[in-house]
Amino acid sequence: MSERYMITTPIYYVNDLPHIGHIYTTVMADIFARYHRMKGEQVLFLTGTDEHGQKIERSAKAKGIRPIELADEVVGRYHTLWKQLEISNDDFIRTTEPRHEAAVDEIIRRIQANGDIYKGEYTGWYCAGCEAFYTETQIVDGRCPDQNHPVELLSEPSYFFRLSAYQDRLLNWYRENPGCIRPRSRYNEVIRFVEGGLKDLSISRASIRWGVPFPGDPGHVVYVWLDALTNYISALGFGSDDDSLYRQFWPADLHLVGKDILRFHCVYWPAFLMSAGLPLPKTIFGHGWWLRDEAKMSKSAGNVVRPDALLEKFGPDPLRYFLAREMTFGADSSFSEEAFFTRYNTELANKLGNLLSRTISMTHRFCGGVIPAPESSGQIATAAAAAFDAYVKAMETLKPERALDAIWKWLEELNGFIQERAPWALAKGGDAQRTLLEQTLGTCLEGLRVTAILLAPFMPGTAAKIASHLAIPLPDVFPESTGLWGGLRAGVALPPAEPLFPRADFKAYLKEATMDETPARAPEESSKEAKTTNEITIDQFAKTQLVIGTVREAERVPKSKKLLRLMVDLGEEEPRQIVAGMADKYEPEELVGRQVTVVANLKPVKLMGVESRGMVLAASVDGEPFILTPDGPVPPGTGVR
Ligand code: ME8
Repeated sequence: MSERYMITTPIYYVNDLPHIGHIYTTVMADIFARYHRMKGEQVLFLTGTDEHGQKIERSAKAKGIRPIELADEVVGRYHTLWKQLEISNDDFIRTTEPRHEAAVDEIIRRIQANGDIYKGEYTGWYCAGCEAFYTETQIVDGRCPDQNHPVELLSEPSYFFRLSAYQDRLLNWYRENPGCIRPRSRYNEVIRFVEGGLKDLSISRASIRWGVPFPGDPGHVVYVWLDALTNYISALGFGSDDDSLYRQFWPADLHLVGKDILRFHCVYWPAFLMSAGLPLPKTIFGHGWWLRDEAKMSKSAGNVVRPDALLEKFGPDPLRYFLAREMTFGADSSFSEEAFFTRYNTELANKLGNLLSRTISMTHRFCGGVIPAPESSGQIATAAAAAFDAYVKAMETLKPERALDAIWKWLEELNGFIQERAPWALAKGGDAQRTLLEQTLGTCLEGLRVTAILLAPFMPGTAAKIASHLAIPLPDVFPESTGLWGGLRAGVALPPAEPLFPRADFKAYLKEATMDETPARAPEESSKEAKTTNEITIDQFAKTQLVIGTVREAERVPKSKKLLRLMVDLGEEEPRQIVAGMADKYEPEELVGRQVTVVANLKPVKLMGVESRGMVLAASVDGEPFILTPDGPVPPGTGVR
C-alpha cells in the first residue's frame, strides 16, 4: 500500500473573482500534489469555495441576484481558471453542497455532545442598513465599513464554543509537534497569541439567513468560519454513510493557507477538532502575501493583479514558474509584470529554451537527427544525481524555490559542459572526434530529459513538451536517484525542435495592455496593410543583393551582450566583416563553418565602433533570431532570387 498524502488550499470566497493571490496558493498546492504523486503516493488534493455568510449575501444583494446565483457564476470562473492553469485537484468542495452541510451538522453535534457549546448573548455593532453585525475593529467613525451607514451596539442570542477551555491543550499540541505550524516565525506568532489567553467564540448568528442552519435551532445559522473549516473533512465524506475517504486520508498532511487566515487554521480549527474527538492536521503552512506597491494585494485595496492577460499570452507554465521562483515560500513578495518578463526572457527563453533548441539543432546537424547514446557515468551523470537529491530535500522541507535553485544550478552545469566540449568544434574533427561528439550531444539530451522530470511538478506542460522533443514519455513516478540517469532512447529519430519559450517583448506587452478601448491589432493585420501600402516592383527588389556566404570567423564584439563580429566568405577576394545581433542565441564557435544569407549591398555602418558591411538574415520570433541557411551547401557568393 503506497503512502497517502492530503493537501488543501483555503476555500475561496465567491464575492471576488480570483487574482494572483488565490492563484499562488493553488499553484503551490498543485506543485506539491504533483510532486507527491511522482513519489508514488496516493494523493488527495482539495480546493473549493466558501459560499455562505454575510459578505456573499451582501454582494449578491448589491447585484440584485440570489447568493447561490452569485456563487454559481464565480465557481464557474474558478473551474475555468484552474483548468487553464493545469491545477490537478482531485475534488472541489462547495460549502453549499449537501455533503458539506451534513458534515457541519455532524461536527457540531459532536462538539455539543462534548459539552463545549452553550447559549449566550453576542454583542456587536449592528448596522440596520446592511442588517449585519460588525466588530469593533471593522467600524469606522461609528459607521459600517462598506456602506457608511450608522451602527449601534446591539446584542443577539448566540451559541458559543468554549475556546477558552482549549488554551492549554492547544499549547501542548504546538509544543509536542514543532512542525505543526510552518514556517517557524508563524509557529512562534501563534504560540504568543494563544499564550495571551483565548475567549469563547460565538459560533452562530441569528441575524444572517445565508448559511448552514444551526443543528437543533434553525433560527440561527452556523458561524461562517466553523462552516468553512469543516470543508476539509466534508469533502472526505465525514458525517455521511460513506466515509471511506475520510478514513483513508484524514488527518491532512498539509493545509496551505495565506498568513491572513493563520489564526483560524491554527487555533480555531484544531480546537474544534479536539472537541469533536477528531485527529488534527499534520502541518499548517502560512505563506506570505503578494504585494503591489508595498500593500497586500486584495479586492478591498483595489490593487489586485488578474491573471488573464499573462495567461493568454504565455499559457500556464511561465506564470506557475514565476510564482514559485520569485517568492520565498513563507515570505512576502512584490508582484511586477516587469519581473515576470525578465525571468521569462533570461531564465526560460535564453537558458532553458535555448539549451534545448541548440542541443536538438546540433543533433540534427552533426548526428543526422538520430539520438546518440549518452555517457553512462561521469561528471554530468553525477551532477544530475546531486541535483535530484538537493531538489528532493528542498521539496521535503517545503522550500520549493530551493528546488528550483537546484534545477538552475544543474542547468548551469549542463551549459558549462556544452561550452567546454564545444560540439561545433568536435564536428570538424572527423572520425577521431566522432565518438566524443556523439557522447557529448547524447549526454546533453539525457540531461534535458532529467531536467524535464524535475520540472514536471512545476511546469507540467513544458516537461511534457521537452519529453516529446526527445521522443520519450516522462515517467509518472520519480525513479530512484540511482536510476535517474540513462533513460534516453539512443538510435531514435528526433522530431524537429520548436522554440519552447519564444522571447517576449515587455514594452510591446505594456503598450497593448494600456491601449484602452481600441483592441490591439493582430500582427497579420498590420502586415496586410503594409503589403498594400508598401508594395515594391520586381526591379526594386532586384536592387537588394542577397547572397549566400560561409562564416569563416566569429567572435563577440567587446563590451556588447548582443553583437557578434563575423568574417563571412561571399566568394569575394577577402571575407566581409559583418556585425550581427545574435550573441544572445548563438555562440561564435557554433557559427564558424555555417552558411548564412547576407544582404551584400547595404551601406556600411559602424556598430559599437566596429564596421559592418552587410547584414546576416534571420527569421525573428519575438526577437529571437533563427538564421536562414540554404537547404544544402552551396558555393559562397551564390545569389538568392
Ligand atoms: O479567506 N497574497 O477566502 P479568500 C497571497 N474563505 N495569497 C493571497 C493573497 C495575496 N495578496 N490574497 C489572497 C478566505 N490570497 C476564506 C478561507 S478556508 C477554510 C476559508 C490567498 O477568498 C491566500 O491563500 O479571502 C489567502 O489565505 C486566501 O487567498 C484568502 O482567500
